[in-house]
Amino acid sequence: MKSRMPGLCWLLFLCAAGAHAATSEAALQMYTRANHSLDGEWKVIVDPYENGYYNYRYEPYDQQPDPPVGAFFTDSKMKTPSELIEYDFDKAISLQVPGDWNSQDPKLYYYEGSVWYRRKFDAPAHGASDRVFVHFGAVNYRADVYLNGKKLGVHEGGFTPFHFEITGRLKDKGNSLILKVDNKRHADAVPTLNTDWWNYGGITRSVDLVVVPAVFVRDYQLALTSLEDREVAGSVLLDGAKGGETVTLSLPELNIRETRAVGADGRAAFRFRVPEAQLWSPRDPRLYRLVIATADDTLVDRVGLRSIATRGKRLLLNGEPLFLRGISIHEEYSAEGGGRVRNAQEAKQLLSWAKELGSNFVRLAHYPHNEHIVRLADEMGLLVWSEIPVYWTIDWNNEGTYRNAEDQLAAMIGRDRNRASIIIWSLANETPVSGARNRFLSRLAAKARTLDDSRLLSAAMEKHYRSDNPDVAVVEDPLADMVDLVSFNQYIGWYDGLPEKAERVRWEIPYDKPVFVSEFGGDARQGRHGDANAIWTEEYQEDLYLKTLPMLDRIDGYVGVSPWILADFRSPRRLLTGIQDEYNRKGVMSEKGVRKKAFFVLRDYYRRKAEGR
Ligand code: GCB
Repeated sequence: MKSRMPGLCWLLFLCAAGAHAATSEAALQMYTRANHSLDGEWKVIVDPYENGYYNYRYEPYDQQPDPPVGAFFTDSKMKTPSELIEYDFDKAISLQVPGDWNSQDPKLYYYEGSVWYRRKFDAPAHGASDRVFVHFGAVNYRADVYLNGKKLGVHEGGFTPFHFEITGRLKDKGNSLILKVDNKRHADAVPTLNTDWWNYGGITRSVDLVVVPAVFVRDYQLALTSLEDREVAGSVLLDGAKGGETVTLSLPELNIRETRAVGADGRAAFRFRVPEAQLWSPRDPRLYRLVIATADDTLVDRVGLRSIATRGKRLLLNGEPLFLRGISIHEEYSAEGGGRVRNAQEAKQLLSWAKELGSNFVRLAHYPHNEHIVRLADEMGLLVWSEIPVYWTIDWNNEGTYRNAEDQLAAMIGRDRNRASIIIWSLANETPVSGARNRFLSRLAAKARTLDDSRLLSAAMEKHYRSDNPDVAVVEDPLADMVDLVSFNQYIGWYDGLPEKAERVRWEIPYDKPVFVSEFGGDARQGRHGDANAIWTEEYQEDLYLKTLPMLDRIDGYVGVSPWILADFRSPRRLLTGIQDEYNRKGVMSEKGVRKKAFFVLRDYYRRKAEGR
């Protein structure tokens, strides 16, 4: 299968056309900046045959030196009464950005394919030497981006941010920003064809213009590097710098003010001590104001300082043993008709439900969630597991697939590595052991460690049973050697026997590392009641929780759990009419937020854990 990543010719073409592949590695710290939002109504044309992109010989219009008016990205209008133009954005329907298209229009409920989005805007106020970027929080899955008829570039990967510099490309009035958004699934993509969640298409996160001075603070990184010495280290990256420019980093509440000159690469390194700092923790999520200033630019953020480490089978937060009272969450909020989370309020609702359960930890499955969620986790004192969608059966031998996964990993880390809440980067979920998979994931693990060595690495692995004893479950996987936390999903009582089985299974996990149970659960249709042995009832799910939790407590090195899952979520694999109705029903709440019986079992368990029982 041909790689979905841009090949050499494609890149050459883009360069020749003055376009670039989207930059995602060096994050633009968007959340910290005053920006010009392009959220709201966008005109859209649903184009299943990609008629606006290919001519009738199936040749892409954007590879022609002079694309015809029929190419949708030219955003053309009739100039003479007889001119044939078979589209008109001004007359087209609208969709809201951010938002998935499937939840916004009943005709698009099942749609997977291409949709053209157009937004007209006037140039934001900017000085002659200022620079302008257009930033996308996430577009699922592939975005071909055009400004005023010219291609800016392409981005693949549905859950990570990307941006283009558009300095000098704006008109004062009436700019036309057009995206062809395509969420068709591909065997060699990340994720691949098969997932247990709905493939929501669209511009699912915010779009912003950001105006910055010629030399600006592009990125920074700051972390507590020594708990004993209360030492903080990090770096600042100036974009547009020649070398020698000064940058000042302050934490006013801690009386820190450090000035450095950047090198020729625009970077300055910082290292200082914060003896009075209160460390960030779920109990006390203390954040400090951070100001990074240059001659022309100021970036303001809020950061927490904390350490996370393992020692043998123990997990330590700020040097203290930690138990993760977790819950898995999909980035979906259906209570008010939505699909993908659209704003900070919806993100907050999900995290508030997790708090109500007594959680101190959320597993954000199975892809990087929106930035509101991780920012709120910092504020609300929830620890976070963040992962990339290397899920099930990725095309392990395909170099393009690897590059794609690595790009998503880098973009996730680039956006979020200053969030104290995030303690774990996860590389993969339930991937089948093979040589090719092990090589793929070991490259990814090495990359993650070069990008951020201040956090733990993990991956959701699987278990098997000992061939000589079916009551002994074993977690053994070459991936366990590459990560810091041995995590695995298990479904005793659902896909694997009845809940009673949990009472007799013993666990062998031969690693001197902490053990985390990243999933367990079973389906219940909220409001369906019956005996504990009747599948799909709340009582069955409750019983499964009641039997599973004591089993987990018997695992040597057990440091936490994130049951599957907070709320029911849409999945094309769940087709049982009257019960599933295209939802995975393993939520401890319905998709509307109604608590099921298992919710209270888990809440009681977490109360006991919080009290150290
Ligand atoms: C799993 C997957 C998760 C599924 C879940 C299920 O192991 O990691 O994505 O949704 O099982 O419900 O089957």
